[in-house]
Amino acid sequence: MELKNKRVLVVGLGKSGISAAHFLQAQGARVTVSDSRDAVALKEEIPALLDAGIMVETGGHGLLTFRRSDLIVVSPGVPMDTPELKQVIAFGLPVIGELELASRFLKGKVVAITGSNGKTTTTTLVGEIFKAAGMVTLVGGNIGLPVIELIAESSENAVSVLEVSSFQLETVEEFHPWISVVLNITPDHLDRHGSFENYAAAKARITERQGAGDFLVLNGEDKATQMIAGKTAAQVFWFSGRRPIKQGAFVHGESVLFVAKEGAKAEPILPVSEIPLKGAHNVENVLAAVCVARLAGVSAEVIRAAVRAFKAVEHRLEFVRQVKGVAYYNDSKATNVDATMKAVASFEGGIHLILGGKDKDSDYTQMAELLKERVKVVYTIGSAAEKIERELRGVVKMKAAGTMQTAVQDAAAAAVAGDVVLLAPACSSFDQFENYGHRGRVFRQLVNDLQD
Ligand code: UMA
Repeated sequence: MELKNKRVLVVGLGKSGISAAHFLQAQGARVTVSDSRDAVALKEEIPALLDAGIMVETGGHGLLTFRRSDLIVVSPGVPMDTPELKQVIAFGLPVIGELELASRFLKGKVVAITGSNGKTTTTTLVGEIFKAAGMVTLVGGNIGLPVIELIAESSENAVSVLEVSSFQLETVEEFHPWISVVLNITPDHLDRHGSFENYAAAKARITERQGAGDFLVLNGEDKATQMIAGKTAAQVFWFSGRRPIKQGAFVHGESVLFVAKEGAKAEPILPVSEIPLKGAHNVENVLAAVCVARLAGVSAEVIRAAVRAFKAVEHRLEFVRQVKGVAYYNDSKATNVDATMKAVASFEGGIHLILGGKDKDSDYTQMAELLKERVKVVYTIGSAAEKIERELRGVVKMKAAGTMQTAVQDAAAAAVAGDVVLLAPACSSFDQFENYGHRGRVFRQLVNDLQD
């Protein structure tokens, strides 16, 4: 891809936009960045960009800025129906995302992992297994490190393990993973994609460029991912936590097994009891990682040792502390209804659940049965609180806490020894926090401040 002297516009000045802008500038492009936030909000970011000779447009997107570009690179958080983007697409200007730009320059093989939930845990675990096997491994993507940041370190013998989101996959063209994984597809980001079908279609694009020499790993228990098997040219492998399958990884009795080829003998990888993560959903994440690792040629011994040594990723059902016999768990990454249900299902009962944040057109009534069974009290926070209260009224005891601080205090006051206080909010965080990481850290701090 020739970028020299090209006029390139980068839309969005978050992590992806900043990485893209500096990379493009270094490639000799004439770069402008445009962000809807005003200059005051971006005062930390702007000086370094100007110093590098990058032009900056703040406080909204100017149609002329878009029209004057040869190429537009969009950040994942910028919707494709933004009016200025729609116009330039109609004019035929090339518009790609940060993932697509990066993948045109990234050397070596790519393992790409998507799904509504479990992406970060699986990506991190695959990275750990590969490193344990002595492979040259890079880890990045939606996990928090733009893929562009991996380019400089990449080499022909490296493998990049990438967490990829539906937002990033919406704008791929030549992105071509060697192994791709779709962990599950459950309703999320419906406010952005408009419908579940559009969301699932964006996820399916992970395999669009894959061929017969590539692999696609799918969840045998998830309907929406099963559909993708019919749309790929790659070799399909499955994983299942419930039943033996013909080709892939599964749980049978007390063991995780792998079958390399239909009809071949199942190979034991590790006992389920050695998986150090809570919840059935994490067993699925391990199965997906086992499948990827075996396809990449890693031995069962190395996989077993790496899984045993694996620690829960920050903000994913992360144990924070025990206070007066009450266990506190931070699952701030549970940003949709399905993730919250998986977190709740990981505990037998006695749960004090903190729910709320920014709504994403979610249907909270889906949780009713499970909450009724396992949750003692729901504490609502953030702008989605009223909707949650309305949809779960009569199902479970609810307390309008408003803020995280009040929620933690109220839950700590009500919980008795043996109970669990769980932050698994089913919403995004942007109404009260910078992101889910910030929300999780605030929760952790509040819990750490509780008196013993
Ligand atoms: N902006 C505009 N115009 C708009 C909308 C936004 O200019 O119409 C600007 C905002 O003012 C802001 C910037 O765009 O300055 C933000 O861009 P961004 O939202 O793409 O944020 P980044 O910091 O680049 O982070 C992105 C991913 N964010 C999203 O997809 C929303 C991060 O995933 C990812 O870690 C990072 O790139 C590196 O790859 C976060 C996420 O929430 C964790 N992902 C979703 C999820 O996991 O569910 C998909």
